[in-house]
Parts: sequence; C-alpha cells; structure tokens
Amino acid sequence: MFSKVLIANRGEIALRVVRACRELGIASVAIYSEADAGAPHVREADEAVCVGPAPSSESYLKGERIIEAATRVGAEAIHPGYGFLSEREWFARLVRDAGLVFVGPPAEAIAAMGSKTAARQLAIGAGVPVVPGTTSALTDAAEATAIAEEFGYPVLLKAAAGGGGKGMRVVRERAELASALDAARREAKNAFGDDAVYVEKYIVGPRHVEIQVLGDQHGTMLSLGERECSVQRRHQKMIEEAPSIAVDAALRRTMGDTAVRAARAAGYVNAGTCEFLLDAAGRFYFLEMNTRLQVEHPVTELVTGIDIVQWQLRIAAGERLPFRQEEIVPRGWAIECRITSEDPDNGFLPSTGHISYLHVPSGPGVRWDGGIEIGSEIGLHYDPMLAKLIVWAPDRERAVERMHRALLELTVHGVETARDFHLRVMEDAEFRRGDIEIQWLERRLASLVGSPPPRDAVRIAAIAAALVAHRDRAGPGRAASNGAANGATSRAVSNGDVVDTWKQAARREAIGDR
Ligand code: MV4
Repeated sequence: MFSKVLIANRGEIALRVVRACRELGIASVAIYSEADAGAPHVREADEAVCVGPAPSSESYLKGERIIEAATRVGAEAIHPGYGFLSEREWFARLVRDAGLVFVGPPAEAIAAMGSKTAARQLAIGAGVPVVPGTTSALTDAAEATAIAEEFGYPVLLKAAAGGGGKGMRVVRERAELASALDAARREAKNAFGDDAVYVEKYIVGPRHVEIQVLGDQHGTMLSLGERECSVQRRHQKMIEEAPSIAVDAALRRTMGDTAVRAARAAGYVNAGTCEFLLDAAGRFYFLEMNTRLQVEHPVTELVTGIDIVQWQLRIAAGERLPFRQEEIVPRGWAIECRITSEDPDNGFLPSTGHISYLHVPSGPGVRWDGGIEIGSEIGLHYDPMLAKLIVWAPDRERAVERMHRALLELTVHGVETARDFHLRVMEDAEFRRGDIEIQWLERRLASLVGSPPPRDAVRIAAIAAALVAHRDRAGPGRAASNGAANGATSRAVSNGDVVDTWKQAARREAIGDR
C-alpha cells in the first residue's frame, strides 16, 4: 500500500479521500488555493501544499504544479477526486510519466470514453445496446434528414465531443432539422472547439440509471449495481438513490453485465460509471461512461457495504478485488441530497456569504459528507455544492422519511441553500411513489420552489424570535411550549421557512448552543 497520497481536489471530496487514506494508514497531502488556506480539507489532511491563487485555472487545474508538489512531498500517488483534473487524459499521462500512480483509470481508458461517438462505437463493438443513431459525424442536413426519416421523429442532435448535455438539440419535425443542425454545430464548436454532431432517436420520458463498476488490475471487473439519478435540473443532479425502483434483480444483472462489458472494452481499471437511459418499457441504452469517482458514490457504498474510495486506493496499489459478483446484492435503500448554496426560490441563483451557523444532522442511518464549517466563506470561485446528506434505511419509504427528518435537523445560516427544496421533494406525492424520470424536476419545479418571503415577514419573524428567546430565558417549565414549538417547526416547512429558521436560532441561543 502507498505510504503517502496527494489529493488533487478540495471540499467534501477531498475530505472523503482524506478519511479513506486515514483508515488505510496512508498519509494524505491536501492541495489548496489561496482562497482555501483555512478550509477543512487543508486542516484535516496530514500535510498541505498551496498551489496558487483562488481561480481553479491558476490552482486546482495546474496539473504540472500539482505533480511537482506530489514529487516534492514524497507522495507515491495522486487521487484526483471528481471534476477538475479527474477526466483529463493528459493529466493521467503526466502523473504516470512522473513515476507516480494516478488513482483512477489508465489514460487510454479516459481517452477511449472521452469522445461520445468513439464510446458509442466501442459499446456497439462490445454488444452493448445504444440508442439507434449514427456513430460518425453528420456531413450535412440532407444526410441528417435521411437518417431522421429512417428512425422517425423526434430525433436528438448531439455533439461528438460533448457530454453533459451541451450541444444537444431535440428535433420534432423535418422542417426544424437544418436550423437545429446549424445551432448544434455552433454550440458544439463554442463549447468543445469541435463542431462534429451526430444524430440519435430521441427517447421520450426515460429515467437516468447508471451502473457503478469497479475493476482491478488483474482482470476482475464487478458491477456494484445501479443508481437512480433522474432528479436533475439542467444536467445537474440534485437527488440520487440506490437501488432504483425501476430495476429488479433480473434487470440489475443484465445492466450490470452490460456495464462490465463496456468497461472491459475500454480497458478500464478502477472505479467508473456507465450511464444509461431506461425507458418505461424496461429497455436500456448506454449513453456514456464517466471515468472517475462520482459525487453520488455514497449511495452505492451504503447499499453494498463496499467502500469505493478505499478500493480505488487498494486497486491503484495493485490489490485484487476479493468479491464475487453473486455476493454483491443491494441491501436496503440509500438517498442522497446535494446541499448546494443555491437559492431554489430565485431560479437556483448561486448564493455567497459566510457560514455563520451550521448544525449538521446525525442519528440513525445518517451520513454527512461535507466540506464546510462555521466560518467558511462561500464565494463564486468553485462549485456551489457545500455537502451531501445521505441516508440509509431498510426500504425506500423509510429512507424518504429519514431524509425528511435529517433535513429538518439541518440548519445552515449565512447562505441560501437547497435544504427547503429537498424537504418539499421528500413531501411530494410523485417522488414518494418513485414516479420520476429525467424531465420530472423541471416539470414539477413550480410546485417545489417557494417565493421569497416579503421583507415585513422577515422583520416580524425576527421580532417574534427575540420574544421567544426572551420568554424561554425567563425560567423553567418551558417543556410544554417547546413541544408545541417543535410541532410548528415541521409545519412551517411546507409554508416557507423564515419563522422556522429564526425559532431554531432563538431556541439554540436560549440554551447557549452557538
Ligand atoms: C438522450 C436523451 C434522450 N434520447 N439521448 C443528456 C446528457 C447526455 N449525457 C445525454 N443526455 C440525454 N441523451 C437520447 N437519444 C436524453 C438525455 C437527457 C438526459 C440524460 C441523462 C440525465 C439527464 C438528462 C436530461 C435531459 C436529457
């Protein structure tokens, strides 16, 4: 096993990797930008190296500087986390060329899955079902029209270099095709510097179901089962769960075998994820492979009992996976809510500020993978995801109830967060039935977001909170009224949250809990 690993990331995922290292007896080295000098990941790691100014392009994305730092401190491996340099083929190559181990797939596997058309071709070659469509770039509108007529409308134009939904255009009829092709080309050129666009049959109303795979350097490749990731907005996932309500044991085995075949075809090693669309009839189609650890890996960890990050490190160090596929059976249900500093009531506008108060949920079946603490400055330099709240319970219904309870325990002051939005989702009848697909959130958004409270209501709430605090300070015998206030706390959630938050703050102040 390695004795020292450098973590080329920040926030919650850097802390997650620090924890895995510590459990394996590996010394961890954090990197940080000037803006992150006081960040929890820097304090919690065994060592830390400043790699540049606040903008990621001058710090967390400076591959050569990071490799140089790793060499200087005597690290043997680099864990890239997700985002930043995690899926840059050139970085994986540079790490290897420096005589270090990249904790992730080989550079060649990143490259093989990097181009969406190449990945499609690779999948087809491996007998993996893909959406009907072309595998090479379109030459002109006439060719696109001929292909679209063959599959029937609607069709979807996609950027070959794409992924993540950029450069995509739905075309509902022939008349729209030529202009949509121009638009998709322009967008692809701008986003990826490559205007190659191909066409697929547009799948209507599918779920986004992905399969976690884990492969060692000795030829074992395992599926850790699926995650349901349909609750997303503009290609940003908000809630993920494992397993998926739409996947039974037979489908799990078929999709798992399929993902393993795709990964093998790419020469894949370490943790990766195959993304699929799953339609209402139970047909599934490979979309792309994410060649990194994903944000939502904890839900798979909780239902399989397998520590994915520890295994990433053990695999990178040459260990063999000791599991057999038949042993990997999901147990219970896990749900993750991404706690972002975005204001759902204002179009998910990123919110900045200073975390002045933080109360983190705990208790049975609750996991908090966070990257913030009281005093953290939330700016605009980095991703707005502050933390992930993850719960486990024996079944889906109880997992939803547990998530609702855990969200009620969560208090973040200083920035707006998605907390109340998540509470409303947990209360939503369709979500509770598992009646979700990739368009669900956008369709349902109006009933899941509130409107900002009127200024006067905020002032009145502040005065009320001060009065409550004063009354509670008056002396003993408050148990009954506190009980009543607790009832009001959960009711307040559905009506908007201002009073609720102030009451909680006032009560905490009254009992000296700051
Ligand atoms: C599709 C599709 C429907 N039909 N392909 C979005 C990003 C990229 N990974 C592929 N995406 C889609 N491809 C066909 N032929 C719908 C989507 C899609 C989507 C996929 C997964 C998760 C969320 C999504 C949101 C909108 C569209």
